[in-house]
Amino acid sequence: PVEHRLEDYQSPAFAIDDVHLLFQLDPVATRVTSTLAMRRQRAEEPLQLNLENLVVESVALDGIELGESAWRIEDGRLIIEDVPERFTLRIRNRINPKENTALEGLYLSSGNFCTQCEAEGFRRITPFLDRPDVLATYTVRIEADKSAYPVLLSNGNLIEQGDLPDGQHYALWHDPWKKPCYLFALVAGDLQFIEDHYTTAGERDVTLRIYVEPHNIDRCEFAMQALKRAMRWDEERFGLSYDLDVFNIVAVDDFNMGAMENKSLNIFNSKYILARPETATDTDYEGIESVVAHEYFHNWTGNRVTCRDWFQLTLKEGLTVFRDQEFTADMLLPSIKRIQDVIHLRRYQFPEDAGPMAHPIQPKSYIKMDNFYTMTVYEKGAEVVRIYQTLLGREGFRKGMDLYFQRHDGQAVTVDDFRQAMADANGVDLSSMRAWYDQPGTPHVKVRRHYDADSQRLTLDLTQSLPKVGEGFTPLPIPIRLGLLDASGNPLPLVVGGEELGMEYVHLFDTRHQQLVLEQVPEGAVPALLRDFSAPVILETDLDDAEWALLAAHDPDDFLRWDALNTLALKALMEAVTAIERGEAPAWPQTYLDAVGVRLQAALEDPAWHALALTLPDEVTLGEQFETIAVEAIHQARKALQSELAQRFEVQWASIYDTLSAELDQPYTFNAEQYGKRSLRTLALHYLVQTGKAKWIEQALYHYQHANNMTDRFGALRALTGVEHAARKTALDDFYYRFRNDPLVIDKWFALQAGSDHPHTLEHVRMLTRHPDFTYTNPNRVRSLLGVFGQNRAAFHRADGSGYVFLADEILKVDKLNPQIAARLLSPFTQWRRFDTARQALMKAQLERILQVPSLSSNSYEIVEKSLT
Ligand code: HT7
Ligand code: ZN
Repeated sequence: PVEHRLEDYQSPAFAIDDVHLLFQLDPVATRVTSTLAMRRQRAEEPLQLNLENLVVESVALDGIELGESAWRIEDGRLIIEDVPERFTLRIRNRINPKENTALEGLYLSSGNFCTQCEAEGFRRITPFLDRPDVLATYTVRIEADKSAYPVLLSNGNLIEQGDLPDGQHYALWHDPWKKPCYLFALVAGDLQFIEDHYTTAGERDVTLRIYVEPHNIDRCEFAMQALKRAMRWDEERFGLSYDLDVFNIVAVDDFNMGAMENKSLNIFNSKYILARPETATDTDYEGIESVVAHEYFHNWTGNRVTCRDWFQLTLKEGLTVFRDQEFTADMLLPSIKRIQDVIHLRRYQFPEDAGPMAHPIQPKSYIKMDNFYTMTVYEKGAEVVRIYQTLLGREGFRKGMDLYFQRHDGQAVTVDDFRQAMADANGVDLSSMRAWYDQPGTPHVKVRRHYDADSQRLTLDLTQSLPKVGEGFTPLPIPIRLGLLDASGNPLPLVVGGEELGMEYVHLFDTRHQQLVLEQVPEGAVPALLRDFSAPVILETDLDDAEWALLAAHDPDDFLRWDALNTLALKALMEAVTAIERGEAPAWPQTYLDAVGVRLQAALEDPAWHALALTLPDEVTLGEQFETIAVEAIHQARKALQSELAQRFEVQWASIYDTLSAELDQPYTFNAEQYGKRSLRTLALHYLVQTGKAKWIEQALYHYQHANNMTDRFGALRALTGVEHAARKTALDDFYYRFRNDPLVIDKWFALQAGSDHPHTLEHVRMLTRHPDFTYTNPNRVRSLLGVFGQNRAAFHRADGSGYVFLADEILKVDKLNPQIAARLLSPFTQWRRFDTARQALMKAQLERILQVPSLSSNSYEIVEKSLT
């Protein structure tokens, strides 16, 4: 496999200014005719167009058919040696959408045609300069059987449509905006739509449509309203309006990722569009709103200003994730969204950044670009964008965004262009920010305190390190938002160098070591560091449990209060893990138990926050605290603490459950208030079930059976799947029969069993691969069963290695059909060095076995090879 390197970037030797495409659609033999207006940009180079999995039938240059000797196909390229300065190239080729199980290029989903071109799928449609810095206008004519494919869609405006002989019809679309080919899209099928309108700030009337399969037509309204909220928000927050008269969304069942921002024709995984209270949970609703917004926001950050090459992916993805995070924060509750995002970052991105696949947010090389649509590029990328806003303030950040669009609209640019716009708009030097783009790994910030009572000075000794890089790392600009509380928890003003800085300020820590001296600090004061999680770092402080408890009770920052309680829980769990490994029973620190008790008293005042605060850290995040992950001890410790909190606070949980049940006795609406209450009530039910008492298991079954929405029903079902009781099977069977015709809900049924901590989960999952509803060709189904199983610490990491053998076998089956999905399923294997030596050997043996498979895809090869070296 070929490695692509950032340092090898060369601008394209040819430009393509205008593209005409004709599609004659047929499931097994679609004919594509592409007519390209081309221009030479570098002398003496042959024309080389990328292609994959297609048959070229003819090539014509300026209207003259080229003989077979004038062009050749070599190493995935169509090569034509002699071409003039300007010319028109016409290529006819054939593709087979039905056989396309990789879901890249043109493929069929539920019998409908659709496309996915990012990152390099367009070359599977027709030979092209398949790279993001080649921008062209597109005109697309689609011809197809009218009764089978009544709807024909592509990017831009519909120019013309009509009937053709033999039951065929056509549609002609034109997109006036220049775009890279990865934003091309085509859809043809038997679809229905809902329609709405949005009037932009500039008085443009935009027709909005969501297309779905007919049986899903009653599940699109929430997504439509989310789209309108996103359109308004982008105008208000960033002054960005939509730029065409139509905006179409199509939902399909078979899709490798969440959605795709094709210009004016977004294609979505139906999971991120379809919702009704009876079938979608609050989390689903939240996901739909944020993904709809994310794809819409790409219209400016990604489409109008795009990436020069794929190494710049975080330019559009980090920035767009940041934008969707800010949007959801405004739609929901800002602090809740921030806490959710940090939990997610620590759970998924931190382990990636510590493992063998770690890469900077701007990767320097790749074999398959698909493997670099990662938590690092997206989520850490968004954190880095957030740093600009933290340093420059909202207004300064907005000025930077304005200048970025002013300078680069219509261009394909780099992360450096973005940084320069931020710097120039604010008259500051941001060159040190480059360090965030060049280095992998999560930075550690160590804080040691020295207090001098005589001078009333508190010195914070700050040290930064980047263990993944080692001693030679370049220091990072780390903004630390901090405050100070007195020993009773009252906020104190910050005084540095004789200057009063208010109750909170952002300290820029941008060298290896620094001392920050806080003045006029009374004895016993506690610093509150990294409020709002102002940088994606691991903070190591010398705060003791009592000080964390003080912060948990009194800090004004919602994030930090949550983080303080979470830190206490983590510390308690870490001690418990050590005790269990020594063969002792865990002892729970009183400070932590008291802190939980205090929170339970106040839980009903802010249910959403308390639902997050009273949820224990997950097993992966807990495992990250140890050099070697002790699978069983971690699992047992967490179970034991859950059961301790359940039994000790049973009365409080019951009271929360009852009060919220009364308050929630109303029709379901997705809003912040109900969401918070439902989350806390479900958490209370989980703890009650953890007491092991029959009455609570029966209550959970009742809760399951009488729920009027999926959030409650699924919450109760989840609580029941962990118990050894007849109610487990009753509920699971009922759930299957109730929803057997609803694929998105059946995905939940598969996922629940794959993620269960039932001792026989591996056997259940093995059986479920033979269930009539399981299929290897639908990515959602595969992720629900095999993806979730791989994340299930207790089941996947069974000491005898049977979980490893099972998943490796399954991944090899998927690899033959869909390499992108197979490569993602490999992710739990990449962590093999973190486990005990016996597990290491067992996991490594599976990786080596996979690497030996001669037909292994380059996607999977890259992950396995990098994991082993
Ligand atoms: N920009 C989109 C990326 C995407 C993708 C990448 C590789 C393979 C399949 C894919 N489907 C969508 C999604 C986004 O971030 O908005
Ligand atoms: Zn995106």
